[in-house]
Amino acid sequence: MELRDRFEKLSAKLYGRPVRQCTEAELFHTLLVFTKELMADKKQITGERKLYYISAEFLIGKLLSNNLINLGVYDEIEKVLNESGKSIAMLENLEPEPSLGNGGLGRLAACFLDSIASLGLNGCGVGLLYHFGLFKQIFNNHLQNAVRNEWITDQSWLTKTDLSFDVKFGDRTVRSTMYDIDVVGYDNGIGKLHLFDVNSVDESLVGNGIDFDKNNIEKNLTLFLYPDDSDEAGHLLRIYQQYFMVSNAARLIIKDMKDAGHDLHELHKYAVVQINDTHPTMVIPELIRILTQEEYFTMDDAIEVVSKTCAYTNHTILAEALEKWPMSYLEKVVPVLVPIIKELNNRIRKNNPDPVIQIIDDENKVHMAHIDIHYGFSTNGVAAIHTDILKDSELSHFYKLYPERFNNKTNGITFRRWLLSCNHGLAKLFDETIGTGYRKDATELKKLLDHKDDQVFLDKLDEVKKANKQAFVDYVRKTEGVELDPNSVFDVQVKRLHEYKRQQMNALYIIHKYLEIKAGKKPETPVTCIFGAKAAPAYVIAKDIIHLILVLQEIINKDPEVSPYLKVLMVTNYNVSYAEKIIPACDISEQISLASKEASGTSNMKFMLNGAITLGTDDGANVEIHDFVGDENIYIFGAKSDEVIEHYKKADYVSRDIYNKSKVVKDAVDFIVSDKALQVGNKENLERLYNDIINKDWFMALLDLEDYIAKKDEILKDYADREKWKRMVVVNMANAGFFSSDRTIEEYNKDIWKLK
Ligand code: KOT
Repeated sequence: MELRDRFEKLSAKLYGRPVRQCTEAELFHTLLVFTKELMADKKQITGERKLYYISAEFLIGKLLSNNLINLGVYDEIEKVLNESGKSIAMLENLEPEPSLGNGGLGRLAACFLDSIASLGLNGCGVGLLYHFGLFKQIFNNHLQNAVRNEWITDQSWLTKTDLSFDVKFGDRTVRSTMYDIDVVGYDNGIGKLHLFDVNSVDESLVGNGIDFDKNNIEKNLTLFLYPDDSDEAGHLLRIYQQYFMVSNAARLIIKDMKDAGHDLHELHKYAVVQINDTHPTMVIPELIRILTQEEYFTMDDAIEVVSKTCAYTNHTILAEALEKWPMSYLEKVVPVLVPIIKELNNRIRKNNPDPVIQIIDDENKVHMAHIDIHYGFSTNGVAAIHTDILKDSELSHFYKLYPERFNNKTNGITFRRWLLSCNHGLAKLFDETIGTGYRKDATELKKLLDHKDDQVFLDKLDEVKKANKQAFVDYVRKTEGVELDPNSVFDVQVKRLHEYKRQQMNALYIIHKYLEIKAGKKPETPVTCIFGAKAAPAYVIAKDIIHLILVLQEIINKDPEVSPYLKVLMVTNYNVSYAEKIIPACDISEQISLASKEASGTSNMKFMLNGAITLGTDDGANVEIHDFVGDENIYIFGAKSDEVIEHYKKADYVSRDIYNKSKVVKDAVDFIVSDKALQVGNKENLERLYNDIINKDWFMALLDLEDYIAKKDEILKDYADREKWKRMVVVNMANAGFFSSDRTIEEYNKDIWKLK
């Protein structure tokens, strides 16, 4: 039967009406059921050896369009809907975005699931089913407010399974249930994302905001992703969550192995566990515990087989993100793991007493990453420079012990979502220009270089960008009530809010521009500075930076003297769906982290693929993008990572010196507490930020500010040279192929997982 007839038949069955007479809600449901039926026709990916990718976050985004694309029926369905005056985009508006992640780490896990299934590899994701996930952001009085984010409805992609386990904590036992989300491979079979929920969960524990009783573990365990951990109860809850996740994962692995008839002594032959940052680290002692206590393994045998099964990915060198749990917390939450962790520690200490490599330190804190490195067979960083920093400084003592365990896997993104799904215009132009081979082999994008001087192609490229900018302008008018100029340069910084990512430096540039315009220096090309970022609710300065940006938005956009040249927008509740709208519309990709601090970054790759030019520091994957496109096609500024690392070592960075020496810097910083700013914003927030910048500036925004201003002025000036710009865009898109997550996953598989 033709697809159209099947679809009509289904709408008749479900609603007794032809497609053209269905409401949008009815059609959405019909399409959901229809897509699930097509998915059921696909084969499940299997294999002798299986990967378990355990992660506290899977930022998967909406699934409808993506699943249709990966099933190869998007265009056909779109045609059927169009003929009835409907569109997939329209129906997709009705789909809630799963709220299962925070930023790059979670989105990477989602891209990896897509690539694993698309390459036909036998792997699954294992995580938690957060009912409210990461909070939903709203703005009131130029301040971020966090409210609960409901995303689970009865019309969702979740399937309840009958798999259920008891999880025993020190002070209570809870029961879990596993829910599955199917992951459709592109032109391939189906993989799985397994999400565990606690049966006793109680959503009514949460009121309007995101506050709840942190001690009621039975009811709160799977309510939120990364609940506010600014106090002890918050820390304990995170440990409860982590153990719940890995205990279920370990049970699942053991069950799979037994069902397949494998000898657990050969666990490492049939299973490989990828530990996504340290949140799932307790899977190591938990597997050892199960093998010794329930499967009669000797401790030696259990440690050996588990160590040969587990691999660890590090995603950050920020000290505050490296998890160290006080032993007393573990004694309370997971007393069964404590003797195992002590045994693991003793074995290291006996051989090598060097304090920097111990699992348990002198303060009786447990260093989770150290468990992973000592008792896993692989440790990888996520971009070349990041892995080098791990080897040379952050983890150098471990690298000396186990050089063969360290490896780099530069991150990647799935081109299905970040090109085919979010930028139909560009994908179509690529199809016409170089054929469709790039859809399976992203390196074929290189062929675009043959069209670098092809005027017809370059003009079409420009048309695509214009249309995407217009679509974004229309969306923002509707949702934010802000009017943007589609003819201005769209300069975009979208990512978690963190001082090391330096949104505050971007804000200082905006102030500088504003002051220039006020003084009569009008820029050649108008620019729109777009931000999207959530700040962790307990991260005070991050929320102050949001406040500053919203205050600037108010002052600048309402000033008729300035707004024709400069506008500011901080979008509300930035998430994957918003990213899919912003990225195709972007001209300048802001990747301005303090060198050495951004492990990789992945939006830099998405922007490059969608025809934006990078303005960035020599950090994370920017370094590799720079290598690919060459000096002429990227704008790099600021201190290098060696210099930054030196400053930290010598503790010789004094932001106030820079502030005192440079008038440009001083004027911009002073504006934060000027009468103008204080008329709109709050004294408390603005003064705190001002004081932090001149007295501390831990991530050295002032160090790079002048260089940043100069580079940004240069890139804005170059934008006016349209022909030069278009050629830069082509070079960037043509070189994006390396950053496909298919390449990344092939490398993980070749070097670490060895599936198939
Ligand atoms: C958060 C908490 C603890 C440990 C690590 C994190 C973390 C790291 N969250 N996101 N990251 C980012 O991971 C991305 C994927 O590898 C990187 O591209 C990015 O640079 C990290 O900041």
